[in-house]
Parts: sequence; structure tokens; C-alpha cells
Amino acid sequence: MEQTLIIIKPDAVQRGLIGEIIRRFETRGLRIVGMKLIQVSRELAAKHYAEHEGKGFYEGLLSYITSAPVVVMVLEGKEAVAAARSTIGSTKPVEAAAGTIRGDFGMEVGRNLVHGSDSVASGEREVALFFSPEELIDWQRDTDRWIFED
Ligand code: ABT
Ligand code: MG
Repeated sequence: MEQTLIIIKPDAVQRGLIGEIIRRFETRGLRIVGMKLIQVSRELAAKHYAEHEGKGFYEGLLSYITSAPVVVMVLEGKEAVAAARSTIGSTKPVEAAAGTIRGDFGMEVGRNLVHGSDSVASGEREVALFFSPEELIDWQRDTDRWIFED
């Protein structure tokens, strides 16, 4: 089953939006298979954002993501990556559609509240970076047949 890594970033945690953000993914129909509150180290942040190393915003990105605790979650479901990205909204919050997390709560790209993996391959890489296999729970949710056709 497809998995995506979600990070509820420091600004969202500081602003008391953890519950609101989890609620949106839960009600969308994605199943939570892993979840924890962590302080991201510089080493982990550098691995997660390796593709942006050398870019102008890289240092700011690392200091932002390491500045306060974050909630990391693994969400599972058919097309979980695309579903999570559409719930999150565009990278630039001012361009994000109303009704998305960034469109409803964000103003700046450097304070964009939440991360979701951008492809199935990124999802696999990022889940393995943040979670050990024992931290992920393979469980059956009774409502799944009312959310997914098969
Ligand atoms: P993430 O979910 O954080 O990966 O954001 P998203 O995938 O929507 O956007 P990408 B392109 O992956 O950007 C990663 C982070 O880098 C920041 N950024 C990006 C800038 O500050 N300036 C830029 O010009 C670009 C392209 C925003 C993203 N996250 N944060 N914070
Ligand atoms: Mg990204």
C-alpha cells in the first residue's frame, strides 16, 4: 500500500495546529500507520532536504525545520502521496487554494506548515529516514471499505 511522510512543521506546532492538521488527513480517509513528536537534528534535516543543498534558501530551511518540535506521520492509502499533497496545497501558501492547509493557514513559503512527500519514491525514502520498521503499524481499519472501493 502506498505511503507518504507528513511533517507538521515547527510553525504549525507553535501555532497549536497539530490537531487541526491531523483531522484533515484523517477525515480525508488516509490511515495513520506511524506518528511521533520529535526534534529534528541538523543531520536528519540535511538528509531530508539533500536535494536543496546549495540553494539560497537551504540554510533558512534547515534552521526553520530544526527550530522547534515537529510531528512526523506516515499515512497510508491508495494514492496516498497525491491525496496528501492536494490536502496540503501549493508550496507558496498565498497561491494555495482555499480549503487546503496552506491556503487556510499560511502566508509564506518559509512558514508553510506541513510537508508531504512529492512522489512514491520520495515517500519510501523519507519514511525510512524518519521511522524504523518497528514504529510502523500494519492494521486494518473498519471504515476502509466505506472510503476505498476495494
Ligand atoms: P516541502 O513539503 O517542505 O518539501 O515543500 P514542497 O514540496 O511544497 O516544496 P519544495 B519545492 O520541496 O520546497 C522545499 C522547501 O523549500 C522551501 N523553498 C522552496 C523556499 O523557501 N524557497 C523556494 O524557492 C523553494 C522552491 C519551501 C519548502 N518548505 N519549507 N519550509
Ligand atoms: Mg518537497
